[in-house]
Amino acid sequence: MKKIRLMMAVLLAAFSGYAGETEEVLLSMTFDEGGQTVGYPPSYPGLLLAQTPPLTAVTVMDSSANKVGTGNWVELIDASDSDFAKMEYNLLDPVTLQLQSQSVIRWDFTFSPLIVSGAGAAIQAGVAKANGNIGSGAQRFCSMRLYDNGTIRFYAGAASGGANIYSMAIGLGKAYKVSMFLNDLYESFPYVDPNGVSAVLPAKSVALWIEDVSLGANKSVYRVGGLLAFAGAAGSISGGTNDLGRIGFVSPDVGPSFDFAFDDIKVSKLSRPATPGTLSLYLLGD
Ligand SMILES: [Ca+2]
Ligand SMILES: [Ca+2]
Repeated sequence: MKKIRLMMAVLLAAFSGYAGETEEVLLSMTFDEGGQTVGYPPSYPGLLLAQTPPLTAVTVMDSSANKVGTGNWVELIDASDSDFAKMEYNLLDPVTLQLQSQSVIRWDFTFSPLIVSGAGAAIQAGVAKANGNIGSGAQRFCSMRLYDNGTIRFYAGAASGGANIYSMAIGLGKAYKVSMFLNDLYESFPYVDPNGVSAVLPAKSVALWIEDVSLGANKSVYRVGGLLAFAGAAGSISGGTNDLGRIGFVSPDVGPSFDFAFDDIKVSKLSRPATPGTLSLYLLGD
């Protein structure tokens, strides 16, 4: 008699609840790191600068006049009608210092307008591919435009630098903390917003936050809080994935004058946590 043995076993089916994305810091510039010298441009392997002092300059400043963070900060000025200044960072592998690009990132920075003059062009605080040109509307995925006249706009969309989807006034000498979340995937991505609340980035989209900030005594704080702009439509980031490789700031090669303070520039890679669950099925027979 033939004996048949069938044994089925579900050995493990363990699932845990969603615990939020994980963050890996790819870039952190407080301008207090080693290698930064007050009165000189900042230093970092992935940094690309353009400046021609004194009309255009990117300069590490000491803590005595820091309105936007702690310790040193950086001042970007552009008083030229024909030249520009830029401070852009390629994202690098922390070990090999080779270029790296990501599909989902969070970009944080603080800024403050130090002069407010006439209406005109704007500094682009934008995101592009590695070695892309943030000054080119066709190459950046989105940007916050920092105008010299006390306003900002947020542009997102695929064509020519996108469409203006948000505008607000900014105050002279006041400080703002910005968080941009970018999703270059063809699928939505859950993330935890700056208030600690679960949120979702649709496929190919960007979310912009300007948070409450508390910078201590004698420092101006502008209270906004909450989600200011959200580009939920597909196409905010152009085709392909893994294309987020550069962030930075660039002023225009026209006038009028700009003078902005920046500090605490940070880029983090966002990843879904590994799913700690497996399902195994065994069939044994003879
Ligand atoms: Ca600092
Ligand atoms: Ca200029």
